[in-house]
Amino acid sequence: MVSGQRRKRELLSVIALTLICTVFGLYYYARSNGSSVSEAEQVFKPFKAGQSMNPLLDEVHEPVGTLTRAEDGRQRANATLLSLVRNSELRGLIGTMRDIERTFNSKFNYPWTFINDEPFTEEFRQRTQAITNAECRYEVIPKEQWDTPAWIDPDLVEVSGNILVEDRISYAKMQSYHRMCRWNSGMFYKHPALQKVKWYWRVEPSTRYYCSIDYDVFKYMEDNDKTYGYVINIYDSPQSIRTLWPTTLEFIAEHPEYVHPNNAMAWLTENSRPNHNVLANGYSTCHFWSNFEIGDMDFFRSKAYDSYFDYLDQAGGFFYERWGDAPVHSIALGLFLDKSKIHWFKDIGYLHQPYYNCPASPKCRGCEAGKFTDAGYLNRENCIDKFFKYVHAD
Ligand SMILES: Nc1nc2c(ncn2[C@@H]2O[C@H](COP(=O)(O)OP(=O)(O)OP(=O)(O)O)[C@@H](O)[C@H]2O)c(=O)[nH]1
Ligand SMILES: [Mg+2]
Repeated sequence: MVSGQRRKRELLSVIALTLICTVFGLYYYARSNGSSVSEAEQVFKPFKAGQSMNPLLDEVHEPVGTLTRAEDGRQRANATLLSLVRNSELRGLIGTMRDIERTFNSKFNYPWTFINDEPFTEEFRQRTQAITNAECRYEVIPKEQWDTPAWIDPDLVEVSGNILVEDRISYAKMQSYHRMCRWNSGMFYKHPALQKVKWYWRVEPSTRYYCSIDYDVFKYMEDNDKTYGYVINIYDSPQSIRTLWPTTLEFIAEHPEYVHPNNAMAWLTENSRPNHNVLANGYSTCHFWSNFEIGDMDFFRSKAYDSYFDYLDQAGGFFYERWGDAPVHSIALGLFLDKSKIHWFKDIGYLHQPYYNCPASPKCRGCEAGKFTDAGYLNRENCIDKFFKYVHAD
C-alpha cells in the first residue's frame, strides 16, 4: 500500500518534470526562431544610459578569426611597424612603443621604420632602439615627396586657409599638417625604404595599446585574404573636405573600371548625419581613423589608387581644403577594394585621444570595456555601426 502510493508520487513527479522541460524547451525554441528582428538590428539596438557605446565590444574573450600563434622560427610576414614622427615627439613615441612591444612585438619581432621630414637625432635613435630587440630603421623623406607641389598657388592657400579658420578646422593654416596629410595619402608607399615591404602597421606617437595580441596580425591578414584593418570608425569635419567627394565622382566617371563590383558605396554615401552629407556634397564623412591601420601597401601601389591620388593631388584639396589621409584612404578602399577584404580588429585595445576601441576581454588592461570616449557629447561621432550595417551586413 505504502509502496504503491510512493510509486504513484514518483510517477507524478516524472510527469511534472517532463511537462516543465517541454514548456521551457518550446519557449526558448520560439524565442530563438520566431524573432522578426535581424541579428544586426539586435546588435545595434539603441544604446541605453550606462550601456557601452559599442555593444560589439562587450563580449570579446578571444581574438577573432583563425589565429596563427607565435612559433619559434616561424617565418614572419613582409611587414614593418611604421611611424611618421618628429624628433620632438620622442617622449610620446616611447610610451606607444612600450605598449606595442609589451602587447605584441616582443613576441614577433617585426622591424620598426621611423620616417621624418628631417634627420632623426642621435638621442631619438638610441632611445627608441633601447625599447626593442627588433631592428629599427630611420629614414628621411625625399624633399620632392614632402614639399608642397609647384602647381599649388600660395595666394589661394592663404585665402582658402581663412575660410578653414572661419569653419574652425583644426590645423587649418599649419602647412606641415597639410603636407603630412598629403604624404600619408599618396607618398608613404612610394618611400624608397618601403619599396620591398608589403605590410605596414601605422603607429602614431602618444597612442595607447591595451590588449595582449598573441597572434601574428600580419599573418592573419595574409591567411584570411584581408587587405586593410582598422579599429575606429568616425565621422569627419565635412567643412575640411567639401570638394573631396565631387572630385572623387569626377575621377570614377573617367575611370569606372577601377570601381570594384563588391564596393562599399552604400556606406560612403549613407545619410544618417544629413548635415554632413550636405556639407561634404554627398559623402557621409564616415571613415577609418587612419592613425591606426594595418594595410597592404600593394593596394595603395595599385593603378587605381595611385591614379586616384594623382587626380586628387592635381585638384589641390590637400592645401586649399584640409583633405585628410583618413577620408582619402577610406573612400578609395570603399570604392576600389572588395569590401570583404576590410577587417575590424575588434580585439586590439587602442586609444588616440579622444577615442577608444576597448574590448571586454581578460587580455586587456587599462581601458574601460566598451567605452568609446571620455567626452560624452563625442559619442555621436562613432559610426562603426554604419560600417556594419552597410558593409558587413551582407
Ligand atoms: N616628421 C613629421 N611628422 C609629422 C609632422 N606633422 C605630423 N607628423 C606625424 O604625422 C602623424 C599625424 O600627426 P598628428 O599631429 O598626430 O595629427 P592628428 O592625429 O590629425 O592630430 P592630433 O589629434 O593632434 O593627434 C603623427 O605620427 C605625427 O607624428 C611633421 O611635420 N613632420
Ligand atoms: Mg595624432
